[in-house]
Amino acid sequence: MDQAHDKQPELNTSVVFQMPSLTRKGQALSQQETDFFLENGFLIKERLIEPGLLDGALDRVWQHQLAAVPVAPDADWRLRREDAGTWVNPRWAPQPPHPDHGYHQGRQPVEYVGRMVKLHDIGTAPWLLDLLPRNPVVRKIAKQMLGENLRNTRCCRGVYAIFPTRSEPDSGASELPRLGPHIDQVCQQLNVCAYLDDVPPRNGGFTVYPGSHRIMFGAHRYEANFSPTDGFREAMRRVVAEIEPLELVAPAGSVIFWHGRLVHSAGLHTGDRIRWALFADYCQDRPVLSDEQHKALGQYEWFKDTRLFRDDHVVTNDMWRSWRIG
Ligand SMILES: O=C(O)CCC(=O)C(=O)O
Ligand SMILES: [Fe+2]
Repeated sequence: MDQAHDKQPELNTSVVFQMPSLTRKGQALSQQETDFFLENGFLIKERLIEPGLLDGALDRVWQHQLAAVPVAPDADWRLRREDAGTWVNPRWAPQPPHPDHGYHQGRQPVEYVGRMVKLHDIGTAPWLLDLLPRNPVVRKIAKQMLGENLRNTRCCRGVYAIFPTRSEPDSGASELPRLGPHIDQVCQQLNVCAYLDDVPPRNGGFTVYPGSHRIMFGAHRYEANFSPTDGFREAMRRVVAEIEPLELVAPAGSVIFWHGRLVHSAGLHTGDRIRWALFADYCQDRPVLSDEQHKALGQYEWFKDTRLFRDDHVVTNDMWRSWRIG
């Protein structure tokens, strides 16, 4: 933290937010929804994913969770779906270091640390891609925002789970999680997050800083490529100091659309449920850098379908000039 942080916010509060219905029948995106997105940098479409697609998805995710995430060998604990008591304070095996070369450079195929599990490795499963980034209903809205020229989806980030935790004074693991406001790197235009199960208040709902996309956009050199200016840290500090974060609650099947420069965080979690969310990215179909070029720039993230644009547009006063809306 730098010295300008004399009034550092506590990062342990947010406001629970449920999306008001702004939809008009027969429209993928109403004018009110568009206006809401432009102003706030996010939009929730509740129950957008058809129940037929959603049914069974969580079963498969659970199967993968149980098969792919190792439990601490010395722990007298097993995760069981049918026993919610076992969801609290998970005891994973130590996470191996992230690979420093090769395809998986920078990130293990599955990440498990404390309350957080990231199942990146199922991000190429066709049934998961069909659920969200390739889902025509979701894609139609993405096209309404970004234009027809969307890149074909190769992968998504995968399923991110947040497990309930309780402080255990004797265990030494007493620090309760705080918000971790940030924006994502590589190339960020439009991102989506789908809830695979209901996300009630204080159960780790995706948390956003409304309007921060307008501040952070101006703290980059290029419109979509991660390219922070000298003012980036100060812009981030301002967002966190001045904007009240919103914890997004929504029923299973809801999809959150968010602008690539929106400051966000995994949500606070004092509840009992596992927050199951699927993350994916949309970009326009424009020439991109190679994997090797990403590595050379320190922006290689194999688990995201966001390659840096070869010729990104320089930031101007019109932050929507490359979008269809705005
Ligand atoms: O899991 C979440 O809610 C947030 C994840 C996130 O922001 C990220 O991985 O970049
Ligand atoms: Fe993020």
